[in-house]
Amino acid sequence: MNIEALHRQYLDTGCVLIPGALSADEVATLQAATDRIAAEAAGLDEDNQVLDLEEGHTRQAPLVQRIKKPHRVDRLYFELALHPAIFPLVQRICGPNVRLNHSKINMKAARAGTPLEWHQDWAFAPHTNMSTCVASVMIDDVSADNGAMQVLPGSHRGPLHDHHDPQLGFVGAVDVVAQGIDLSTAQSLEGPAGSVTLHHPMTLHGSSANRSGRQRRILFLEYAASDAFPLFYPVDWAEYESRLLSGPSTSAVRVEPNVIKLPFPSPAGSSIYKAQAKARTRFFDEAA
Ligand SMILES: O=C(O)CCC(=O)C(=O)O
Repeated sequence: MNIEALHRQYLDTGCVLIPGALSADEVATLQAATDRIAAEAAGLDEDNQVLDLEEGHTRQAPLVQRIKKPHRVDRLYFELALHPAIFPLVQRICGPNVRLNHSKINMKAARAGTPLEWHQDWAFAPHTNMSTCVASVMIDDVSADNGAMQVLPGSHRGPLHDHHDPQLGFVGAVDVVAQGIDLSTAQSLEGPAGSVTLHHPMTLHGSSANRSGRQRRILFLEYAASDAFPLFYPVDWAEYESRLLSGPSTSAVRVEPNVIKLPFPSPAGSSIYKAQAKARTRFFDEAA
């Protein structure tokens, strides 16, 4: 599919899948870099600056839940944000001037891997305008049985669903049953390693536990137009500027009238895993 067709599909459905966007060599380099970072877990008993560990992790049988901000650990991930199969489409979506907002790798270890409850990224990451999107790069082959991301096409048109619990505050999860959300048209985004998906900040998505014997690692590259100012984290200007991918430095901010509910009060901090651990209802079962 050419870039116009991909962009049209993104606008229509709130997500697109580009199978095999990365070459075999690029996939091998990405897998090796990710293995190297995750290997540190064998010396850890608890989360550190880079790694979050799954429940049940031991030094002998390491289980990594997430690599936090890999673009700070290895330049490879920052450069991948500019990949020619990804970045031109991001620019169609967000505009020519773009910042890397955030990056993370969700690891979903074999026969483990915490589920991610249904949510919309906008509930976690509101900005002054909605010119933001997320590219997901499959580091491993991804299928339904190893916890592919699922999306609800069309949900990007809204509404913004409630991600708060009346007693606990922000839990970062939508109770799809209580809120009567029809998931019958949900799609599972599957593909060989090196496939890429892009989704809209309002697209409802989630993923099950990994029931297979194969790990499922996905790199998430979060983008924002350079004039979309984050409303949920304090900005260190030099660090913020260091993530500019295209266009000039600017302190101009574009403000649009979008629905915003801040992810506060936040009983568990900003990690989606920790926020969702507080949620009182579950759609996806834990790994058996
Ligand atoms: O890892 C996944 O399957 C989904 C990740 C996600 O939506 C998130 O971390 O916000």
